Amino acid sequence: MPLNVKNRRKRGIRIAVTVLSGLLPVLLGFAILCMQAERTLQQSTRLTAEEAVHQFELMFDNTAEAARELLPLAGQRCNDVKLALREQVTRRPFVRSTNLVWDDSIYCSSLFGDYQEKINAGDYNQGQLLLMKGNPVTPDSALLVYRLSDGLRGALSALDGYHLSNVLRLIDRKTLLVLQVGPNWLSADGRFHDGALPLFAVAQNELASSRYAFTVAAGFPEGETWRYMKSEYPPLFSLLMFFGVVSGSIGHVLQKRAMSPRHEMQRAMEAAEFIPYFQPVVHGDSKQWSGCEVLMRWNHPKEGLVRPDLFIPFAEYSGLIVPMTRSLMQQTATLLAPLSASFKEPFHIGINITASHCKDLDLVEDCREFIQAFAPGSISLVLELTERELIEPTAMTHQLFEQLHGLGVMIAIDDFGTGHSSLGYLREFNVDFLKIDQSFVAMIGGDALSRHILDTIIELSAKLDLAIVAEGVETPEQSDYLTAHGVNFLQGYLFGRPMPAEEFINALSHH
Ligand code: G
Ligand code: G
Ligand code: MN
Repeated sequence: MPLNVKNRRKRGIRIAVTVLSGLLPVLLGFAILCMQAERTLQQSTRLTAEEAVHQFELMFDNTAEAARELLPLAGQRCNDVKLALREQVTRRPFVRSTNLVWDDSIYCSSLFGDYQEKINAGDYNQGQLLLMKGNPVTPDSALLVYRLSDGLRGALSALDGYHLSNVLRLIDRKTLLVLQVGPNWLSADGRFHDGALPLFAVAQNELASSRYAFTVAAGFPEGETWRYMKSEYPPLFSLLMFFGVVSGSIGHVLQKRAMSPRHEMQRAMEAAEFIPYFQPVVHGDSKQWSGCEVLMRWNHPKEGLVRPDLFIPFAEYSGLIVPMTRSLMQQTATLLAPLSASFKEPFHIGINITASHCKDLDLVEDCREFIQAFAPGSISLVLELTERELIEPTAMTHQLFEQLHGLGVMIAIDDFGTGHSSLGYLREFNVDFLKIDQSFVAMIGGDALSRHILDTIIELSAKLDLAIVAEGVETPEQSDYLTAHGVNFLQGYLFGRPMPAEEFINALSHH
């Protein structure tokens, strides 16, 4: 059925809409997963940083304890207290060395005993912590010094960088961690750096200790979000794909539904796919071409030429028949008007109309335009109304038919004999022609009763003073019979099938 066939021109758009409706939930879902992954990684680095701060605080507590125990000894002679310094180093797991200070000068060290070195309290972050690249004994091994002071007295306890970098490395193997003290920082490989902290590409988190003067920074390297998603989200990706397919299919189906028969016909009309075919009508006696009937065809891009029985009923039902007929009349006028001069007597042009054309007076304008396209008096426009679909005799229809007659338009009753129009009806609308249905013409040569019916119709029309067109004339026998009985006009395959305009115009010039 041609009414379901989709529109070709808009096929690209339809495919695009289908793809988009499938892609949109996938893209949206992907964006949400990205955000979720970033949140998870942020949370992870924050926890790692908290854990690192906690571990460092425990280590510094232990180191600070050593300095606290030594501070009261500051000022005493080094020889008397150096064993106490060494005891702290031995007893405490993280303490590497201890020193006593007097008036900002180290004077006693756990390693060397008597020792002299000036210190600068300003080097210590908040006077408390100093991260060093190394000391004279181990110049390439970082260490952290805790300083405690009270007036001129001071005590220092140093913590080996090895323990610090172990914490940085082992708390979470995937997270990048650094320990920052003042302007210096230590990375997980145990190296000492000064200057700005590195910026981690993903989920950077910095956390300062509330108890000691240090900060921990945590983060992930470039591309971690995608790596995380790849390892954690494959089931969700499958779900997303599933949603994409479902949503794309829904989009596809909805669009198909939107392609209703009405849409399809509307499209066909805009694409000028409804075209006129012409079937000749000849004089009963001379067999000269006296006119034609215009028959609509749907030149469908996929189905080829579609006969009107298949689409006229829907066109009537949907109301599209009115604009379709208007277009058909315009096309006919454009095609045949150039031939005006060759018509010796008014050429009959039959146009099929339906009851829906008679609801208002628009038809009058359409007919006026049609007639004006031809040379004055060169044609005779015949509107064919099928007998099966009778028109209500209302004030409006009377006005319509009056105005049509005023224009010189003639009215024919199509398929006459198949309906049940009364004689009163024929008179009421001032009918000019009866088109005898082909089923009666086919009776010629049959039994006496059939012939009798046909003869009665012919006689009736003669009495009513109506001209007759016999339809469906296929054999010379039918033609002869009809002519002998005084039928004015004949139409049928014997004289010509409905044909395209070019062929009709060509044939017309030979008749
Ligand atoms: O040529 P044929 O198979 O074309 O016509 C089939 C039926 O369609 C006929 O009953 C004819 O009256 C009808 N028909 C053909 N063209 C038109 C048209 O333009 N308008 C209307 N309303 N009916 C038409
Ligand atoms: O408008 P109407 O309902 O009269 O439509 C005429 C119909 O009759 C069209 O479908 C047309 O193709 C068809 N037709 C015209 N001439 C002949 C013919 O000689 N034989 C047959 N079988 N059909 C015909
Ligand atoms: Mn007709």
